[in-house]
Amino acid sequence: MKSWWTTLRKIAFCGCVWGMSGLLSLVVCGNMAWGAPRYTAEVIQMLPHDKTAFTQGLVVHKGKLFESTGRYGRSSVRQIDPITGNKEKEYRLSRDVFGEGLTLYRDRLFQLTWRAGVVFEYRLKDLEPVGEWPLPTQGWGATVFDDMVVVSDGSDTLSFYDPNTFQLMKSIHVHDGDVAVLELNELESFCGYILANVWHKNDIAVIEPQNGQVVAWIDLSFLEGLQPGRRSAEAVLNGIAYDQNHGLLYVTGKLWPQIYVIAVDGLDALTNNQCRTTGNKP
Ligand SMILES: [Ca+2]
Repeated sequence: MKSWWTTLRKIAFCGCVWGMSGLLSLVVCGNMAWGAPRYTAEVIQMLPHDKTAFTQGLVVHKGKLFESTGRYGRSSVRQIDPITGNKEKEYRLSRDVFGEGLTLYRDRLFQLTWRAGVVFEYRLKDLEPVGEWPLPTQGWGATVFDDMVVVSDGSDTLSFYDPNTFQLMKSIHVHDGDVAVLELNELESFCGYILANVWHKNDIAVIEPQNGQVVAWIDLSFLEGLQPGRRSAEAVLNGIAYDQNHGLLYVTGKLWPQIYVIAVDGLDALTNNQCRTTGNKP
């Protein structure tokens, strides 16, 4: 519904401007396509990844990766050594639940579920389940921003929840110019911005959380050429984790055999180098 409304608004606005000036109309309408700047990236390290892991969420904390995997009967939350790729701890979900986004708030991990209407809470140190919260939407991706758990649900909406009560605090709609960005998936906070995978796309949106504006795209289409062998059509980019202490940005995908540490110069410049993806000097 929202995308139709956006399209109608776009047509109406362009028509109005056309009436004033045909040339101006072309300029204005052209800018209404996805027009945010596109950043390129380079791989600075390749790490092993369980190629059977249907990655739905990725978090880094104190040198360990935490991952949520999906699919019925194969969903889990796990702690991983990033260098070896070995699972150090794992909690498996019941067969009727499809795991989704994962995020860390203080010493608690929150894991979304796709359609079960529940968020699972775990103790960070041993991945023991310690609570459940109702979720009124589908669960896709999660991160923490400004002391709130941010949830994507497959639309252009990001919903912000209080991590102590799971009450909805606010929501925003994500857009590039006047165009809604739908199917937002796995999320990550980055120095005042929210990074979001878009389902079945090789681009990561860089979102201004105050107004939902996409300020840039990180083009990771080159990673597809680095994936050896045949893959499932669902083996798409979906996994972002940022270690601010070490300046490392991790990305991976569903069923991908690798996790990539990538550097994005444009992203560093966007934050005036307050947050870097090329390593922070101690
Ligand atoms: Ca993440």
